[in-house]
Amino acid sequence: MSAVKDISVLCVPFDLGAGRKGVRLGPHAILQAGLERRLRGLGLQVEVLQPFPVPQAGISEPAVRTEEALLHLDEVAGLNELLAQAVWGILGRGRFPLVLGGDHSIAIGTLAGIAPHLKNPGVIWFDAHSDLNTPETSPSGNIHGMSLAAALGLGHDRLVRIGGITPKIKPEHTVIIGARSLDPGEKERIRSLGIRCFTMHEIDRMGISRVMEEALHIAGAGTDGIHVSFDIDSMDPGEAPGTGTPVRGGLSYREAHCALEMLSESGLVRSAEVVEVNPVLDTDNKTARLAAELMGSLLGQRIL
Ligand code: B3U
Ligand code: MN
Ligand code: MN
Repeated sequence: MSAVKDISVLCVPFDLGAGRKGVRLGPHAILQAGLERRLRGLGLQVEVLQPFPVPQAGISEPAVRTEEALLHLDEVAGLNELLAQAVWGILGRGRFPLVLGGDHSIAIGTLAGIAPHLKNPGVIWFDAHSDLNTPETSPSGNIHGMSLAAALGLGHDRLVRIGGITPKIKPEHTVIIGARSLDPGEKERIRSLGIRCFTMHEIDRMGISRVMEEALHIAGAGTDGIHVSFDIDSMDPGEAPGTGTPVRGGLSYREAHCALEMLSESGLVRSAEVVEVNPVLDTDNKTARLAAELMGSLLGQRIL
């Protein structure tokens, strides 16, 4: 991807948006897996920013589900306000933000930081889930299952308003890839909003390259660039065991690399995040190493 030269890696060791703890250790594990060296080896200029102060459980500990069915709302909202500013600043310096999570609730802040720069961003959301719950439809109260909805302007007011601009993204330029575990309210929302959701069934039938061609068109045509939000649980648990809500039947190793290589070749990607890597549940740092490799493919690594 010729446009990408200068990368700012932003670590967000935060896990209060998820039910299972441990993804706060994800950024460290991904760095430990050699991400920086890998990216420098691609000729990229890389800075690894110090993690900013991340709120830990406090105000609502022990986690209580409020009447609005949101766990750790204060901490998630506070973290995402800070993250939005940090991402906004990176883009303002003409650099590419690569955000290492953390749980998927941090996508709210990433997209809030992108929105003032890219007036009309496209989003490609790799995930076993769709993260389209709102407090009314969430089965768990975990905000990482609500982040795509919040970016689209749906859900709790405090999440929707983060960063000031709402909505951050449009359904017609949003694509979900790898879905295989959707709640009833999410299925309804995908239909009513007209979001293109490539389930694993469709990937099986169409093949990943046709899926990506369509995805690039939806997220890339008529937008100011693409944000890639990569939930590591989009991968098959055989490849990525270190994640809190694994679901069988996910993306294969090559399908994921091929998808990210195609994104890289498009030259349209402006920002990315990789989330839900949980070293506590991992074996031998396998999942973090995969995350580092996948980001390599997204940022220009080629076989030949
Ligand atoms: N859809 C469920 C489960 C879930 C969402 N995201 C993850 N798990 N990682 C929920 O709680 O919203
Ligand atoms: Mn997710
Ligand atoms: Mn997921």
